[in-house]
Amino acid sequence: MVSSGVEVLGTTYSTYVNRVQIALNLKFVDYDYIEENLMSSKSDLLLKSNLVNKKVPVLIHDDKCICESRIIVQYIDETWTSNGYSILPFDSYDRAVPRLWAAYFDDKWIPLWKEVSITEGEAKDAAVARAVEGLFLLDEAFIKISNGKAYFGGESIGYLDIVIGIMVNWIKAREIKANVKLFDKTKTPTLVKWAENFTSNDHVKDVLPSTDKAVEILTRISSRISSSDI
Ligand code: GSH
Repeated sequence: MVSSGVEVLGTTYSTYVNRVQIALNLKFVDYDYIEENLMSSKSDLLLKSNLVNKKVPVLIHDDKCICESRIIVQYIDETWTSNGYSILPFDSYDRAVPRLWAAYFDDKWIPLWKEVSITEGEAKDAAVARAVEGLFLLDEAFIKISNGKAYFGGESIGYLDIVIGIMVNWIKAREIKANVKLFDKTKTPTLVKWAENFTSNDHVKDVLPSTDKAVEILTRISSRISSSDI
């Protein structure tokens, strides 16, 4: 078998791994996927390729290891340019804006989502309110950044679409499991429409688990570990 020279170390149902898979799909890059079993023991390949935190995803390209999903997505964008598809825009300011919102999403919003999944009663209500407020901010950002187009990236999927979009079906699954409303057509109408566009995109739809599957997984793991680990 001829190797593609590109390998992704991943684990099934990892949103971070999905970011890398979507970016590679957009660039039409063939890759070999290597499944890691994080529940048993990490492979020697993973241990030596991610010295910082031994987590997936890791992209191995011509024997170079690239770690951290957001860094990998940028690496993919800068490395495979021949099909003319840009994940991040060319202009420095236009690149800075989605990077800032991506940091907001990972560092500020994901912890709120985790809080929704691990709190009860008044604490849960407060967490839901903060999470919805966060989505409202993203809705406003979408209106500014997308210029009336379908995606944060404009006509086509860009960096911020990938970073946030991998969570859409997990957010919907959390709504069902926790009996809460996070995506709200009245409060965040453009974000709700964007979520539909993103999850039905051909480069994305086979990568993400369906909402039903995500509910099943949250149910299965909730008895074992905190579902905030997704
Ligand atoms: N910030 C990292 C990224 O964006 O790539 C997070 C990656 C991450 O948390 N990966 C999880 C993992 O490898 C799987 S979803 N967990 C194993 C561990 O924590 O040891």
